[in-house]
Amino acid sequence: MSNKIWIHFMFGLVICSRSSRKFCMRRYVNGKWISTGDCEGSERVSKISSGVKLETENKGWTVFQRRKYGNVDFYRNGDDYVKGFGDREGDFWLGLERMHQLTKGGNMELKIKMIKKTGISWVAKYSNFRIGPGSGNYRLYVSGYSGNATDSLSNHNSQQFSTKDADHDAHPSLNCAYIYEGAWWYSGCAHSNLNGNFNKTGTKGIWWFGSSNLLRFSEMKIRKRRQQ
Ligand SMILES: [Ca+2]
Repeated sequence: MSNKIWIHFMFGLVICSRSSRKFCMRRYVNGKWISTGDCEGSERVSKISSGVKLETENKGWTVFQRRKYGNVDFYRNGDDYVKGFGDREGDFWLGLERMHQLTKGGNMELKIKMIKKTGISWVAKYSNFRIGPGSGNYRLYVSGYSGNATDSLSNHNSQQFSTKDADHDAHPSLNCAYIYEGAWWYSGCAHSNLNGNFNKTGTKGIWWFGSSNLLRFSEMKIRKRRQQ
């Protein structure tokens, strides 16, 4: 970026960015980034936290789901999933209505980063991602998979979002959200369950491509699709 000045000091690295509207400074000290001002792609930050590293990794992306610490309950009712909940620097769900507003114009891509409990890292990308309106229970529209994780979301394409109190899944007799202790675009029922129970194993846990692939981390994020 032409408006950035890189200055090296013995104690770390300072980046200054100045425009007519913004000022941002980031220092790298003792293995952590310290941000001050209005840094691009982030909220105003003037503190040291583990969230700062995530913030720099996610520049240009809007994260809408993260499971990392396991300190936020994800087994919630539909109202919470519509409005969102949790800690934006930790575990959270952005909210279905916000996700609909962000994606309704189209041309959005999705990236899912996962770390299995065995330590293996997986990435699943989708070149098309959109969430339908609340009047249709926030249907998922997804296609264009690439990555090393195996496609476990396309099976949920065109499904409505279900929670334990709002069964909109395709299974005629089961409430999949109850059975899988999560909230998802369940079909009848699931090939992935990223909003499952952080502390459980089996089908009620957090998993991708089958419940034997339990995860200790997941992050779902979107951005405007880059032109080819
Ligand atoms: Ca059902």
